[in-house]
Amino acid sequence: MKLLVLCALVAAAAAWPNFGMMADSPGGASDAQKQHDVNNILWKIYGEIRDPHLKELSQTFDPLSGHYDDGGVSARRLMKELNDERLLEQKHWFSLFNTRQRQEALMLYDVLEHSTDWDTFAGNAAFFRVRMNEGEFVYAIYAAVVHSHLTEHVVLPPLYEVTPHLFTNSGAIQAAYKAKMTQTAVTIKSQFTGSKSNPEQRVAYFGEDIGMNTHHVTWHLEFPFWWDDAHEDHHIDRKGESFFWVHHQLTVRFDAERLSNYLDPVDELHWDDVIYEGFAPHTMYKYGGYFPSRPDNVNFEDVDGVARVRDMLILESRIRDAIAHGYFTGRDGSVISIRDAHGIDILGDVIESSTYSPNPEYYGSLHNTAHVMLGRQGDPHGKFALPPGVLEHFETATRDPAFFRLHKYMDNIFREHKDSLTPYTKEDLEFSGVSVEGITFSNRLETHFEEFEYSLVNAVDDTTEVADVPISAKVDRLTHNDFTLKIDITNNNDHDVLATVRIFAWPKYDNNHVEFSFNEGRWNAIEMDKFWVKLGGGSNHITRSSKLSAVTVPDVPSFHSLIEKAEEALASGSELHLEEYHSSLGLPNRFLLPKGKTEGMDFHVVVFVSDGAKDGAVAGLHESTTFNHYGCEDGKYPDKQPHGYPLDRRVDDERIISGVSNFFSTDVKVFHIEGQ
Ligand SMILES: [Cu+2]
Repeated sequence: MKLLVLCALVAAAAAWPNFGMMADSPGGASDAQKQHDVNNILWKIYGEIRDPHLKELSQTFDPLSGHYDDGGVSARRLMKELNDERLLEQKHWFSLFNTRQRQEALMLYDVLEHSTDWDTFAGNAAFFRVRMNEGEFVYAIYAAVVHSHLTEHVVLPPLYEVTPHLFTNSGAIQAAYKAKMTQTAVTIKSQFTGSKSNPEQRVAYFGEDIGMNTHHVTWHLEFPFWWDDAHEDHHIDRKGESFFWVHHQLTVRFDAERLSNYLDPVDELHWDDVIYEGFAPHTMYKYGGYFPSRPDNVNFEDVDGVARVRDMLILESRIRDAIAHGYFTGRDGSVISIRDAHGIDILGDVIESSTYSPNPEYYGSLHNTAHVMLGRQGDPHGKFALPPGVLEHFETATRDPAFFRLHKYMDNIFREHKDSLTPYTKEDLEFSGVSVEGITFSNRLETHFEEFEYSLVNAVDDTTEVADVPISAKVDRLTHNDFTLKIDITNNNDHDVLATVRIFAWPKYDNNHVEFSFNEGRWNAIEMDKFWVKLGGGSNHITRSSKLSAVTVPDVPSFHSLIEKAEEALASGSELHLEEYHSSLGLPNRFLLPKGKTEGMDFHVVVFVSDGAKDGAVAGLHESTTFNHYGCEDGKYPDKQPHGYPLDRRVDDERIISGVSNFFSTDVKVFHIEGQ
């Protein structure tokens, strides 16, 4: 698992004695060399390898002669599949939800993950790039770079510049082909999908945001449902709970965006109800034609070879029974209690389902099957031989507003569980001697749309003989002005204390300007930040920049700049400094604030300061300004409290929580500036 700065400093220092030193990057190659090779193996993925060294490796490397920590088992297995001509052809779509295609991609992932030196890793990458399906190949490379120890300091190029088809609309892609054919440089202004007669288009900027989609893909790469401890070197801590939380946050953020666009929050989708909203993706595969559409007001149909609608209802009722009972039943009939703080983790494993699910034969895999069911509603019986729907790729899933309805449905199941737990008591919540006196924002909070340009050169076909012409897409994307939050905290203890600062915000009013109750608001709370500090005796004035938010990451550098940086470092023998981007796990920082309104959108902001000595699962958290919101070295999550604490449980009496001195709340307006 990749790390952010803090975990890297704390843990990697022990693991790699010469951490950061170029010559000692594990596997016999420098970070710059690895970055260079990863860049070049992903460059123009649908054409020939351009880098002469990698090209040669693709012809000369023998996977069976590499160095592995599994005795070469994975390499022999994949080579047998290749030689038996069982692997998916090139120039064909790939979907991770297709079982056979996923297995093939993971066979390559295994080969790379078990490679013990860089020559073996890069050799395999080059060899299989020219022999395997491009989609499977890209997935395997991304997963391997995320998880392999050899590539801890490699920054993956932005996926929207590697496989642009999955991130932009077909109009832009066709314009890109035309530009290539006519050798004319072009910048294509890309519009959001839909029309003015579709109110959903008002929030298309959220579901179609390339950074948000990258966040979604990255989360699923870091916390894969296929991750099997039996074959990997570590267990991923609280994976099921993280699955709940990352999707819960997408759900509540989408609802906040809807409110600022005068739309109601989404209703859940249900198997025995009509799917009211259709969707026309206007998006195409590189190979496989257009993504299928779905008209308005269709009933869910059984999908041949996937599931029947009634199977989904049965799975749902088994899971909801377990929530009502407070326990799941394991494969061997054992009772697995979930009525405690960590029950959510098991519930998440079950719903997704991941290999951590205690009984997938019985509880099924609600989430993954639901994605395929919904994705196929345009051609449920395969009559028209359409390729998979947008819901069947993490890159494209959120383009369809039904994604959020589907996730609202699952979120409500999670809520049913969370609501079955006893509310926190005053004693649970108190932090003796510590009180939050006030919070202030350094400036007015403002959002606006900015133009962003990214390259489409990797979308089009070309040959080595014809030079590239610059082809790029320009999109509008939401962003905000930076701000600093000042928090005044008094520590009346006669000693320093470690504190965890948790900041949330929720829309104050619904679409009819009715104020949300505390209990409703807290379930819709957007997590804004979480960090650890040491509080001295007396008054403490903490400042926290919006740029440091633990739930966000900076924009990944463009593919082109990654190529330039690696080449410069190689040519000059200097170190490559890309630390800021080592983990791209988090929402784009641009998305920290939900869109405001011209006249100001009211948010309720809450700050909760809890005992850091009790909460911290990793030492030294307060010594850094950043920590990885989703995980840490060997997958350990740094916070012992559940995600969303203390707003994760129902609040029957608001006075309990607002009565503790370490809790503080205020209102703030977010303004949207038009036409900037
Ligand atoms: Cu997801």
